[in-house]
Amino acid sequence: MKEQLVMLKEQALEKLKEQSTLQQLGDWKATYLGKKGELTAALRGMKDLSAEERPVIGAMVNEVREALEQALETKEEALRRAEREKRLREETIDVTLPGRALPLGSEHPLNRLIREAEEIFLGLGFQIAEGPEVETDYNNFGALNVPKNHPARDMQDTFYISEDMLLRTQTSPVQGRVLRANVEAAKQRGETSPQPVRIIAPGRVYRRDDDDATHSHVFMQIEGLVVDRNIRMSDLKGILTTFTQQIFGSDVSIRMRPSYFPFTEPSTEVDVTCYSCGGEGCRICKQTGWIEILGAGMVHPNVLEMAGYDPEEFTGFAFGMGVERIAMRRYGIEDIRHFYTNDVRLMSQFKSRV
Ligand code: 2U9
Repeated sequence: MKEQLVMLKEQALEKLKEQSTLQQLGDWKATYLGKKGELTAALRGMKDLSAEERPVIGAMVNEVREALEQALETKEEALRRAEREKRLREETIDVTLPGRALPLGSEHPLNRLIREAEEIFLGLGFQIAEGPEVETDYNNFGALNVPKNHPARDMQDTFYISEDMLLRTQTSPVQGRVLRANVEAAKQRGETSPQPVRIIAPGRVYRRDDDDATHSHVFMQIEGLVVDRNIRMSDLKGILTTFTQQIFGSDVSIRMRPSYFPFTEPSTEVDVTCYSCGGEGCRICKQTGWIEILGAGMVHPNVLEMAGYDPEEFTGFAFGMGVERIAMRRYGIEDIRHFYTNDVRLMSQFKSRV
């Protein structure tokens, strides 16, 4: 029996060396240590032993069992470690490999120009105001001193939804709303004067035009409004000079020509030095050296009065620009319709700066 046990132990340990997976270790354990295993069989044979032999053999069986269990544990640990190391080796990431480029969209050139303008005006202390595209006739025209018989009010030029609802033809109603809200807020607080304003209103506007290379029935505007005490035309010129130099470059200058708008008096059209020829005269500026980019003026006292600002206490300036016209010149886009047909061959040229 003793020899048998010694052999069993040696054979088991020999076999253990050959096992190379955890699965095989399980089988080995069943063969030698399991309920139907060889050691259990040896234990069963003990009943045939004499009373003297039994404790000796019993102790030996236990010793063999412990030795086998110990060997199994050591082997199991070694196998686990080896498997883990193999997995880690296989899963190693080569961090020096170049990344796979994800297809990225690009910012629409109109949005990009608006965002840049917003950043400039925010830096100058302006706030950004927004409002509805469907407006009342009063907000779009009446409150802006546009008389009932003005050609702009014609059905030919404006999309009317009903007698007194329309698609806004400019973003000015947004500024009108801000002025009236300020007057209302001052009243609520029991203050005698409303707060000054310094806002820009970027957004979509509509005109009843036949679309062609330079006309679109829907386009973007950025308008600005400053109302405070002692606001003068020189403040307007300063703000517009700073803005145009930040958008077009620090070497451009502006000039103001007299013009007429119902909502401003005096009114002016503003030109910048041609950014194509630098003022020399070329095809783009039609040999004048100047390019018209916006309209502006001192807010008409009637407009202030209608909104509830006392024109004796407050003065202000306003300006407006068409975003497409500036974007077309800046990016050399020759047909305004490109902005709205969203041809990826055009749009993908405006990859955002990430
Ligand atoms: C209020 C008072 C006055 C907004 C202004 C212009 C001059 C202007 C045009 C530029 C090209 C429209 O897109 S365009 O066709 N706009 O010339 N807009 S002053 O004046 C305001 C606005 C709000 C309360």
